[in-house]
Amino acid sequence: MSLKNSYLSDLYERVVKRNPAEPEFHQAVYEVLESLEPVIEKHPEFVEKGVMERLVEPERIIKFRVPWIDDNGKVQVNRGFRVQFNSAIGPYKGGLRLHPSVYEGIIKFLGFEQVFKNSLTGLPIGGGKGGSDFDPKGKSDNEVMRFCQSFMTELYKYIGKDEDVPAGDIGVGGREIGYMYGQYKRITGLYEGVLTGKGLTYGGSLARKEATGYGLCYFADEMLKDNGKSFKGKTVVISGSGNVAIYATEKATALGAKVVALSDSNGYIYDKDGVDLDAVKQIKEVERKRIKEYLSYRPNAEYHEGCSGIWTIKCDIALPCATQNELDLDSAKALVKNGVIAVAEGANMPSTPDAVAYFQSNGVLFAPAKASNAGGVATSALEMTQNSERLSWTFEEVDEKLHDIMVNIYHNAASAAKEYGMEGNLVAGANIAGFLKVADAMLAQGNV
Ligand code: NDP
Ligand code: 2IT
Repeated sequence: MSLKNSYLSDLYERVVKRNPAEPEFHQAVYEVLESLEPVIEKHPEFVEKGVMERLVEPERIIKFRVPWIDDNGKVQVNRGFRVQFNSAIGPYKGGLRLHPSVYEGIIKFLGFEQVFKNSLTGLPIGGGKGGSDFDPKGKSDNEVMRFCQSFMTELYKYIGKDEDVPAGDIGVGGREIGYMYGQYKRITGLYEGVLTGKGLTYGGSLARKEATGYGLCYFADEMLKDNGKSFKGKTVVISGSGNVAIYATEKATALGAKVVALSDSNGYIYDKDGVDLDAVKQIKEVERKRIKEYLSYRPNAEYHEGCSGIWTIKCDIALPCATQNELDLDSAKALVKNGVIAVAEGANMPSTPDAVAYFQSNGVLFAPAKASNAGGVATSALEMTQNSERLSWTFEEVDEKLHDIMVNIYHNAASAAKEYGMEGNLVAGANIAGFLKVADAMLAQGNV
């Protein structure tokens, strides 16, 4: 890979050298730098003042041991991370991921993406991300609680309602946020909005749980409308069956589409009559079981082992909502061959760079994650606002604000792309629009 602009190309090489063996981070940085080529030509001050160098270097990386005792009384040790990437426009904000694949490079890529995403929301939040290589699968509730308490016993030193506000991501939902919140409160004695995605009885916001999936559909809907299309009557394939996938299914269905497939890391289900979402919620949210169980609710549905086969199902709209690099070039080719008209990313960086290029060069409407999945963090910021004013808004109020935010993000990304001569390229538009606000704030605040 090489960038046309020699300054950016050198900068990228330095990032690779300085962060060895972190391919996901390199991938995320490359995409942003590529989009910013026309921007730094127009604004040489960003180079002169070192904005670009600062942008690719996290302000702080915290890395710590997380010891906890399993149900057999044995000490287990995991590794915890928090990457505080950029605080130019607000306190660090971003989720915590619990998954065995977590290492510093994953958290850095996610933290980097979060900087631009949070800027796009229009709300005052900087970028950060954290997590651990702890695997919640197969752990008892008590084990999860002991892990979360140990994790927070170290993390609490570095976070606060005006400093750094974590939330959920893969493997972290309401249960984990509750355990972490309880431990934070116990150690610090502070009842403050230090985490978002909290339960509704202790400071959570209505519609936060639904926000990422709903927001994804609001964004996709606006993109479709702007191109004379809609969700109505469309067949949709969604990967994953976690928080984002479930609420994307709910909203896509409400908008008149039929969702025919969902997956987890073992395999995918295909239900030609449309997915029974109550069954999925029962399996995933209540019983924490595998998607394969779906067949016991709907015996006429199909189950297939492996995750990538889901992209061979014929559909009009694809919403990858599981994890990074889950949709590669072969999958993109299969989708295009089957006539896909739009792809909107719910997960972070789910499409590989060659898959994105393939969609774009084949006329598929493509919504990049940092724009289309920003509804979760945007609603987290709304939760922070409600916590600060010690009030809670109604579901409708939050949902309406979320809708407006997603529509705005779409139009901001679309117009930034147009302004810089790349009309229709929402990848470039989102990167540019997200960058400009952060870069401007960095310039104004001096060389910090
Ligand atoms: P959940 O933990 O609720 O669900 C994750 C889903 O993705 C599960 O179905 C899981 O399957 C699947 N999955 C995870 N890792 C892999 C893998 N390596 N290969 C295949 N499938 C995998 O997480 P969320 O729904 O919250 O997050 C999904 C994506 O959305 C992530 O990329 C996250 O960063 C992103 N996101 C989440 C936001 C939020 O508010 N929660 C906001 C914005 C983005 P299994 O159970 O088998 O692991
Ligand atoms: O990737 C993401 O934007 C999230 N996991 C949500 C972060 C948040 O702070 O709500």
